[in-house]
Amino acid sequence: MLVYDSGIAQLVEHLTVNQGVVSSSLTTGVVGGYHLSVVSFFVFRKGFGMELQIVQARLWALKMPLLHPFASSEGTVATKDALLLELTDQSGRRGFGECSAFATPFYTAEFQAGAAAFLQHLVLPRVVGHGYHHPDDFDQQVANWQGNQMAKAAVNCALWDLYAQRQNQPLAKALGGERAAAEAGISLGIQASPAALVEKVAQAVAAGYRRVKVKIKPGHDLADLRAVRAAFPTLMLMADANSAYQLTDAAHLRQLDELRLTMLEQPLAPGDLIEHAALQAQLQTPLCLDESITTLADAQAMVQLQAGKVINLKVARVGGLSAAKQILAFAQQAQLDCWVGGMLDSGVARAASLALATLPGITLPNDLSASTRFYATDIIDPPLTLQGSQMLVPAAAGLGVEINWPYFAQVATLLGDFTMN
Ligand code: OSB
Ligand code: MG
Repeated sequence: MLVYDSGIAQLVEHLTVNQGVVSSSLTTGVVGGYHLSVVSFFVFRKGFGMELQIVQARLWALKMPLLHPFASSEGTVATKDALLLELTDQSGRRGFGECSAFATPFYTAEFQAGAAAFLQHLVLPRVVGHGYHHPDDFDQQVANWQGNQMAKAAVNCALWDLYAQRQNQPLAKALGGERAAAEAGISLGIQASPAALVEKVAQAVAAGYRRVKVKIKPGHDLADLRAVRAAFPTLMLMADANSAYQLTDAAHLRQLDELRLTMLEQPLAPGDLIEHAALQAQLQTPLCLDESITTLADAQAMVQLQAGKVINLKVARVGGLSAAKQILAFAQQAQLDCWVGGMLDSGVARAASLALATLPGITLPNDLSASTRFYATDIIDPPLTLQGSQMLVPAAAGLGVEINWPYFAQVATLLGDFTMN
């Protein structure tokens, strides 16, 4: 009983960190179960007494060559540009987070050089030397800075990696995930012909993927999807337009209804929630929003306006795992379907997305594919692989993946190294 208040936090931290023991020994040995479970909930939720102190931050620019150029309605990517952030805590643990902003702002407003400047000049000098009880604290710290979600996501994810490592738990568990694996899915770029696309789909299905997403744009839509549907009558098939259409294309898009697509992703411009609602009212095919959803408020407006039925939830686009968890909880209570999207991710971002995909509320297969879908070599070792139609969550604590430093050195350039003075 004497350990209450000031002593309890140190005691629980001691037990948690050093022995992996939490409430059970204390519950029976020291205090009554009910009172203690309240105390230990508080300790874990807030991390009281378990402050993470960041002592170093290193930021690299990554240039990873794709196996094949990836074409969407917004443009073609042949090399994946990204930033990798490493945060070191006071115990010498290292956490990793990826900033997925592309070289140019074709997908959302963020771009790699802008994100790097935001992190180097504004964010990282404030992160190094700072203490965090929980990764959510970082979101509070930068709440007054608008946008810049992908840059913020790098920090939030690196903190989650550290936070889970300190709890000696896989990240998926620390986030509240309940599944040991997540349903994979593949996103196929625009191909030269319907026949070429059907060949790509056949390869994907042979590799184990049970849900196939096809990029479309005007001139590369109906004929391509009809060819795939004819060859694969029962495949879980969907299309992603990356904002290539306008509401005046509604009659054209209505022809997609005959193809029984699982959904049509982001047909209209990101800000066009009202137009998406008008389009959804004319289509049987469920609409999924990607670019439109960058905040919880966007998801709330989507529901209010009935602008679609599904959210593609991307860690990068919404500003990290904390924000993604919030949006997922909202989607769940609003009965929206939700799945986890990707950004041609390296293994670091892929592992974070995989962890998110284990949460309740993820109701559909994800854009989660094997490392070798896009890259001959990944910056993690071993790479993430497909097991049947699923991706298994790594068992190790935190992100659960190791950086392949020799390969990393070939594709990374150090931009900044921040230490406490
Ligand atoms: O719209 O979902 C998208 C890749 C880059 C940018 C936008 C998108 C995509 C993809 C690929 O569709 C998803 C993946 O990484 O598997
Ligand atoms: Mg998309």
